[in-house]
Amino acid sequence: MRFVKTFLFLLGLAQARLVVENWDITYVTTNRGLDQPAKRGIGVNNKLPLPVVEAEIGDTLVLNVRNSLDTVTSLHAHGILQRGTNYYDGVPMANGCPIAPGSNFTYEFVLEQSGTYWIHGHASEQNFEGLRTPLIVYDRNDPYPADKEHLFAVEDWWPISLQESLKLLQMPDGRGTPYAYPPQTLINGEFAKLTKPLYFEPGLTYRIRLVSMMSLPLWEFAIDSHELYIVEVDGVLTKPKAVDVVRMAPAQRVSVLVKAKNSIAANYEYHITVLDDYVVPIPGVYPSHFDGKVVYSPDASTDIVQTIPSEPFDDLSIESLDREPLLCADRSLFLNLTYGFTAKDIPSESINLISYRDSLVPAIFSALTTGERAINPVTYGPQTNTEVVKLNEVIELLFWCPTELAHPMHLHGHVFQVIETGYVNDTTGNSRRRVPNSGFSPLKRDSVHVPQGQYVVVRFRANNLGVWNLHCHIDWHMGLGNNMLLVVGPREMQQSMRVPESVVEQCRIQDIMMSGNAAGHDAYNYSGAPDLPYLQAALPPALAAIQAGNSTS
Ligand SMILES: *[C@@H]1O[C@H](CO)[C@@H](O)[C@H](O)[C@H]1NC(C)=O
Ligand SMILES: *[C@@H]1O[C@H](CO)[C@@H](O)[C@H](O)[C@H]1NC(C)=O
Ligand SMILES: *[C@@H]1O[C@H](CO)[C@@H](O)[C@H](O)[C@H]1NC(C)=O
Ligand SMILES: *[C@@H]1O[C@H](CO)[C@@H](O)[C@H](O)[C@H]1NC(C)=O
Ligand SMILES: [Cu+2]
Repeated sequence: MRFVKTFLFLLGLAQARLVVENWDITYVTTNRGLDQPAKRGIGVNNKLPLPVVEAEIGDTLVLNVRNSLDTVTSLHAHGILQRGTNYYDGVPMANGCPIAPGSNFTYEFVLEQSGTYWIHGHASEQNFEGLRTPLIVYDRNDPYPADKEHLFAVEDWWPISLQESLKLLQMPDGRGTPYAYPPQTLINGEFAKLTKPLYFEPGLTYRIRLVSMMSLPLWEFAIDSHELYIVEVDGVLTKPKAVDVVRMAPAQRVSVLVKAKNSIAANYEYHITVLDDYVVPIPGVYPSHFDGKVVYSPDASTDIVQTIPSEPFDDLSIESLDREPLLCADRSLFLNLTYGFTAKDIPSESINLISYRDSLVPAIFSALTTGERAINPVTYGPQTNTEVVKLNEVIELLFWCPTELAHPMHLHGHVFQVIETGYVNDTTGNSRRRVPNSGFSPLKRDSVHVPQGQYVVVRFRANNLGVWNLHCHIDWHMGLGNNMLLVVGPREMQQSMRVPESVVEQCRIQDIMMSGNAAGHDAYNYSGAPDLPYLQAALPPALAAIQAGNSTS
């Protein structure tokens, strides 16, 4: 079957190729060359870091996966729209079933977008354990040609596992902290302290791709005495925007063009700074600076600049290159990104105080098998916080962050316009900023940072059929329930979407139900569905006492 498809495809598009990756997903015990104890991570073909995946626009990526773990796995190509291939988006129990231990699975999709993406584990936040790598899609007709390229993929590496850190975060008295086991930073898979030189040739234009594969902190990139021109944000081309520094939140990607100087008289420094913007400061960890050399000539001396610039990324001042104006919203969803407490006083994360739990039936199968009931969000389980969206409806999302925890929010299957920001305590006042109503083409991206105490408004046209995950990209927050689903056009999905046999097979070997509502029933019956984990916003008495300084222990 696959051979026939490939053959026809090759006939149709002479230049398109198959890019085949054979990935055996394995445990790898390593300290990754850092000053910390080794832990069991998750890599590919017994190695960490993973290989960088490179392709050209129009290529078909074939990812042959073998799961050699003793638990399920899955891969998500972050930012790839998966138009028509929703079942390869890789979110277990949303787009299909995870890949069973000991089994094989092939993801296969056409890369219709150029730009900077990444592939990462999406089962049990295996991203945190190292299962992540950049995906670069080149375009030989790129409107921003560069002479050469450099890549900075930055990630954090913790000496404890995600599950161990979640246990600490969920201690009922609120005193557990994974910060007792602080992470270190890797740049392109190596200890960030080893910053490699960037070699610049006079007069050339360089494209520098920044990929944040961080699990938690923000970071910044700057080059002394060189202007950076932002030309791509999360795979979307922008009008060139000159900046001194680029701030990156987890899951975001940015490309900048840098014009090399015409002289080799001096060398310079570049800087990668990991911020303590909203994480607990730890000396040597948050904040931390990594300086590398920009070398024009081995004989030249380095021109050191004393102050390293720092500033927030201003989404509202950047325009998309495609000239699409501000969309008019058909519907607005209020998403309160807030933590709360379970009935057992356990701290947890949520959207609108609902802490996400998987359903018993993958949402894609609920959409395909429940007929007219597929347009009712409760079909997907109240605990998944699902919204059902009409095909081509323009949806506004109001990300509301009233707490001291910031959230980089990522939507699958779409890019959204970023149109308004402000403080939650000042929605009509001076802090409110909005893009112009006309003559402006708002920045589009797939991952937006929502800082603590602030709100961000985004809009997008829901033009991609399927079940799409919307979640915070801090692995801890997602793991604790800051997560929901959007189901776009379920009735149209029923007419046009055929799930491949390989996806069905994974569910079958794991005895996962493939029809009915969230609990597998063919009626409005939720018997057997996961409990509704509504959280309470108020601090439980024990924690309130500690915070008030009244603790007796
Ligand atoms: C899975 O793929 C590996 C190659 O990575 C192959 O050796 C093995 O036979 C395959 N297993 C099955 C069950 O197809
Ligand atoms: C809103 O909160 C911010 C801190 O999050 C504070 O700096 C600011 O003064 C507050 N504004 C008003 C109007 O209360
Ligand atoms: C709901 O489903 C359960 C399990 O199949 C069944 O026992 C129960 O009778 C059903 N409830 C109703 C009201 O049909
Ligand atoms: C958002 O959730 C918080 C609980 O953390 C609650 O206090 C607040 O009232 C909610 N905001 C709105 C506007 O509903
Ligand atoms: Cu978060």
